Amino acid sequence: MGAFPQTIHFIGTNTPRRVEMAVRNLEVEGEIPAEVDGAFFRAVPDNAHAPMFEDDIALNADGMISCFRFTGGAVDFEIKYVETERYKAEKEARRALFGRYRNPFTDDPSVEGVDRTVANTTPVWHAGRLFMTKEDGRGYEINPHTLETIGKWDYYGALKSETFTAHPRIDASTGEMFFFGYEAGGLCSLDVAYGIADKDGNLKSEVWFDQPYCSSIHDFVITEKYAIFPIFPTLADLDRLKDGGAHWAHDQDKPSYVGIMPRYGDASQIRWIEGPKGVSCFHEVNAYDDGDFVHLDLCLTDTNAFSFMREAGGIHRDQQDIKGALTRWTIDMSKDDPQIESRELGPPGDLPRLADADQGRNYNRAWYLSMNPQPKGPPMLGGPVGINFNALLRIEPGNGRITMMEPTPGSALSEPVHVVANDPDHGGWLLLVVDTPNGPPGQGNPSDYSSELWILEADFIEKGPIAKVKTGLALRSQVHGTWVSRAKLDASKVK
Ligand code: V55
Ligand code: FE
Repeated sequence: MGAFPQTIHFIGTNTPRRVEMAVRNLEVEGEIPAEVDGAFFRAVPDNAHAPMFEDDIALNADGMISCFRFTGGAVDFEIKYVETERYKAEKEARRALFGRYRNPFTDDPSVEGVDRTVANTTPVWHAGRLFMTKEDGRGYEINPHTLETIGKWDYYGALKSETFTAHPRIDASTGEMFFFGYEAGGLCSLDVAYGIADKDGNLKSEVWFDQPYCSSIHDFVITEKYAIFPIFPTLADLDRLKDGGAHWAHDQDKPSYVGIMPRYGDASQIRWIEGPKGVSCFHEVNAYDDGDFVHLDLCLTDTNAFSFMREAGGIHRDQQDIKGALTRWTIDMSKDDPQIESRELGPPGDLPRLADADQGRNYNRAWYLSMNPQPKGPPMLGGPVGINFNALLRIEPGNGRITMMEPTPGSALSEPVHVVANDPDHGGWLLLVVDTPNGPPGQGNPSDYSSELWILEADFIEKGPIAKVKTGLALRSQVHGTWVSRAKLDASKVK
């Protein structure tokens, strides 16, 4: 096998680790709350082989599923590859056969027609099953006890969409999972499929509609009344793909849109509301109904935050010059021609989290990662943009109150999960992986760091961790994670 490129996609916390393993009884500093009992599943893309192209990107790495398993105060760690069709074909050949990110025209001819997804973005738990997902294909079911791959998931043959989002939304009170797939009918198609799985995990509906252009729909959001599809002008083009180019190119001159339809409605009811030009967003925080108004909270930037999506669109901007804010868009649905009212809620950032019960409802707290503008050390290299977040924020959207947790200078933070407490007056806990350089920040080898799992009081993050779980390892960057309680694990459909 050849060598890995030495680009931002392969150094720092993007350094390939490629080790499947299990470690029992990690070292714990502090006390793990008794209610932190269950599993923290994490999506950790990692290349099984050196890529076919030098300019490969972190989003193209093979899916690995990792787990911190909490049992009566003990913590075990496991990590395994998701055995996708693509992973198995390359494992057999002992080299990369799939080329550029989401461009099948760059693949080795031997794998024509083989499913390209790497299932590397989000572990999803619904109705007693665990899935690994990526928006370019269907999810893969994973055995939650062993992390072994069971196979592709299609709702017992009922699903028509060829793709399944990495960001479904679960209504905690009905137990339904709302999801979608874009490019649902094939590469660069305008087709979006919007589906609902009931609390038992059966597909109840799947409606199809066209989006105004072929954009990357990374996330969506629900309220009690609506399903909402915010879209941004990062666009696919079949001719560019046939020329061996990038799947996505950002277009600074085209508008964004919000597609909004009744959440149990049909596709004819979708309304597209035009938004500002050139903006971009990967993750919405939440949305909720307020009489006729819909509030939609998003991690908005003034251009695409990923350099490779900007560059492909001819936009040359340094990473530190990207502006943004946690932004609230409000839409008056009683109007014939509703407009988007926009206001800032908080500092720029991404990877937002909510308490499960707040999904789609008026809420008074959320957490997200940010870059402290006055950092006490240089940022840790890694993650899809090449620089990791260094601060965790807790925001109360109603009043704008913000608190911050900043770890050791130069550390990198991954997206947290929230663990609910039994006592309704207790805010629960956040769990997140923190990577800290082993040498002086910014000076040593950027791939030499230590990964720990920190446990924080969710409503008092500024106090810092109440417990640290030491892995003794340097773990590759996480994308998204999910917490599954002991009760849910015990009720899993796979034994
Ligand atoms: C994202 C991540 C992806 C992807 C597209 O974080 C967008 C955004 C890890 O893969 O394929
Ligand atoms: Fe995401």
